[in-house]
Amino acid sequence: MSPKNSPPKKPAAGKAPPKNSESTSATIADAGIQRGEGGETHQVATGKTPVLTTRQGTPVSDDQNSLKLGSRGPTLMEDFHFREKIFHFDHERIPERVVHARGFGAHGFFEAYESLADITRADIFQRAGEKTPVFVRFSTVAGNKGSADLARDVRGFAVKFYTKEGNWDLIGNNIPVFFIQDAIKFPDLIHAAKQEPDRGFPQAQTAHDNFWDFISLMPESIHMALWIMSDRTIPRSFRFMEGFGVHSFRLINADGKSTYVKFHWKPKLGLQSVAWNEAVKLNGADPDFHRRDLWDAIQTGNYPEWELGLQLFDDAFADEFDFDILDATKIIPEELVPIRRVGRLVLDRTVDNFFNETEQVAFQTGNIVPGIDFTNDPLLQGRNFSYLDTQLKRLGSPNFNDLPINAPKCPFHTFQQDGHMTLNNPKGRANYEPNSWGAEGGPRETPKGFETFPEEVTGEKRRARAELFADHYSQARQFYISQTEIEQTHIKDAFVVELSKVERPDIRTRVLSHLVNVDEGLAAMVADGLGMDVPEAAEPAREIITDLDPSPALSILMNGPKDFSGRKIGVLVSDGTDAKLLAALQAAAAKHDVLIELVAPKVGGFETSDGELIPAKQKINGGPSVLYDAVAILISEQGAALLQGEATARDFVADAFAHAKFIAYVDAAQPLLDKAGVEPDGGFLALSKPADAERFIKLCGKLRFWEREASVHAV
Ligand code: HDE
Repeated sequence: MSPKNSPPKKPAAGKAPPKNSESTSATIADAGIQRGEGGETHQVATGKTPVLTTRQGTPVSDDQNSLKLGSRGPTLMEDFHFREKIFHFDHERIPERVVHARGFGAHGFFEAYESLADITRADIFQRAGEKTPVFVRFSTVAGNKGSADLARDVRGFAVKFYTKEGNWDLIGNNIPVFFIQDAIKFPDLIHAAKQEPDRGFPQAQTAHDNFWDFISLMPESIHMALWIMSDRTIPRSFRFMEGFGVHSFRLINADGKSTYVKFHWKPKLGLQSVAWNEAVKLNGADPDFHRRDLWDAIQTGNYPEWELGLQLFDDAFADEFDFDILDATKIIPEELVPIRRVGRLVLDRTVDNFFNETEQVAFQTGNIVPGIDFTNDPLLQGRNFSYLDTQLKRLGSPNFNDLPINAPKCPFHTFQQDGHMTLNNPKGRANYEPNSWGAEGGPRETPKGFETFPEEVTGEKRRARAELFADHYSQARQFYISQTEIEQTHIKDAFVVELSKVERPDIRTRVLSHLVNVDEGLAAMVADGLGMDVPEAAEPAREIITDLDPSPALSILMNGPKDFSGRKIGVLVSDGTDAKLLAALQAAAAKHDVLIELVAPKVGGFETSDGELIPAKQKINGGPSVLYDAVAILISEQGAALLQGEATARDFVADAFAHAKFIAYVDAAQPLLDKAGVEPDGGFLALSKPADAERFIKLCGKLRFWEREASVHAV
């Protein structure tokens, strides 16, 4: 028998048994470690690091080796540390959200600009300058938790306000309308949008038969279909998108007077989206592009900010408006009811732990505070049931509100008790009311508590839909004619791309028949892009209003930023890069709050013309230009000679060109531009002297040189 296979020996009587694993000291580059008998790494607690323990607090001597019978024998059941560790790991996953599974959250505050006491008694709106802590979670809708950030999809914009009178959750999207009018259709919509059930794909895509089949048979979704085919669904990042409460809500003042309200979030940095082909490539280059952007912005002190806007209106307006204010597939144009900006939301703290906060946060439309109330929007009414219900499934206990991220920051007292994972059972004997335990009797009601607005409602109990809900096309048309030409082209292109993935021609035809009702020109262009004929218009359920005024507020390009601040330039550099030009570009960027990232042949660094060795942020094949809002090609002749032979460097330039980005370049870069097949146009700026850097940053303020687009798309 070889010694390897010999049975474990008993220690001789009276001799100390061998220790778990004898270790020796070793180094791995700068790291000093202990090495066990089998070569495994042990890190032993010093005064600076705490001692590793089990969950029971028992100190652990060896976290590298399970307890075995000899070094090559079976693992023993007795190993309580191993079993506890693996048991906990096995149960780490909780069900992901059925929708909005992929999300990213951050902390911040809401600051009221003025008192709104005349309109609402909600505590957070009573005092100018009052700051209320918030937690915000952004998300996509259709993709699973691990899907990519740049999926063409609606973005969730959920805000939890920890007010002094309880938590208020405003759970909105970055699009002001929704697909459906009644919550009872939500499971059908989401089933149709997510992976097809037999094959389990496509992931995070609506470009498939089931989704468009559903849409084509639900004309109420056509308005939203126009929005999702616009660039709103491929935002540059969370920081550059709007948010909407979608439904009409009520604000109630101290006298019980109700005012209708629609909530809006307006990003301080202006609106911005990416190009479709850029989104496709970004998903590969950095599937976490949006999360990283938010994380980096907060970590570097560039706190994202939005203003809260209110559209306030009364019953008289609701009665005369062309559409039903309870219909979540309709907007109220800002031009008709202007937005009053009443405060700002600032995100200034990243989470300490993603799971604790972003994953376990439980939003509920039913989390409402005195001074704010629901309307009868049938979508909102249905949501009020769903959100509470879904949290129990996801978080596994009715005590999910005890998690720090969900608990109110104001005092709260209930008679609720027990259940899985109870943390907050009330002290004392009284766990019911009314009771006669006096001061020891626990909490009591207050006349100042939440009161539902006493709206008078009469009618038959029926499964029915209100008459005005039947207008399916008028606002879809208004949305389309409110877009710039570039944006209209993008909408057309998006329809063509999505419907080209739909295999059944009859589904495509049905969608086209709706588009005829939206805009005949659009229908003709989409049909042409698909290589199909324009069908007869779908029969509208209600006469289409064709003379609604365009609403410029609906365009992204008309609501862009005033400058380039908060954006990022990718600078391609190489050994020999002109040090003065680079320094000038960095200084100009810093002056305008623009970030610079250096992309080089090697991440370790490059030597400038001054002989300085500067480290790069990205190696060229890991740092494509889709990661940046604009690019500068600052390579030397020597760099150009090297990089013209590198496909990823050629792509860097060619993609920036195709995505209509502004490009700064030095003379020496010409061979690379030639190899990339690009010819300088009005979106290029030649950098020859340091002063040019400032001009480039100013030029970038326009975000994209859209005039170029037509020249890079032939189909
Ligand atoms: Fe949601 N939605 N939703 N939704 N929704 C959820 O709740 C639901 C709707 C929105 O970051 C779920 O906690 C129904 C409109 C956001 O955690 C679930 C209906 C709007 C988030 C649910 C809607 C939204 C959710 C899944 C039709 C914009 C993510 C996980 C009546 C105004 C919140 C969860 C977060 C999440 C149900 C329609 C926004 C299943 C039944 C309209 C931003 O409860």
